[in-house]
Amino acid sequence: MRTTKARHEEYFNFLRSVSLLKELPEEKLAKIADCLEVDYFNRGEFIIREGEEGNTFFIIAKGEVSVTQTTEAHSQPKEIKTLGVGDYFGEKALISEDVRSANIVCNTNDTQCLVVDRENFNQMVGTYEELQAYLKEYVEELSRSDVKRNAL
Ligand code: WNU
Repeated sequence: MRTTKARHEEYFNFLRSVSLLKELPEEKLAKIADCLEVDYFNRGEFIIREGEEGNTFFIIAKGEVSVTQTTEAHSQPKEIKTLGVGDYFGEKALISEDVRSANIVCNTNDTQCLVVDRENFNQMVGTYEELQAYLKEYVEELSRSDVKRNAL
């Protein structure tokens, strides 16, 4: 049997390896590990759909996903990039208080994402100005690249 403590340690150790979170103190990471949910996806499943409302932030613990987006030029969403273990997504809707701005499609079976809800995300990010500034900057950059590729 895998105990609650073992699971907590597993998430904690994984979070410690995520570059975005490397500046956070251990007690903060421990809190995040406490309030995580894990979601499982298979190849082809949509984790996020553009245009939908979203209240969650994801960190990939296993597997790979594609970021795709609808642009003026194509009727089908176009792949922008792929993300793998230790990468994260879903911060933009939370930070810019907007709907989801791209699709996240699962590429591999048995993909595992750690899911942080808005309240815990705000707690995680809000108390660390550097992290907040970093993500805000990044989100603005994403908006600029969306404009460049004529995203809808
Ligand atoms: C992009 N344009 C848009 C990515 C992940 C994290 C960071 C890039 Cl800090 P959301 C859809 C999500 C969005 C982002 C992710 O897709 N995304 C992008 C782009 O060029 N979104 N609009 N590249 S991967 C990525 C930077 O996380 O957040 O909540 O849902 O809008």
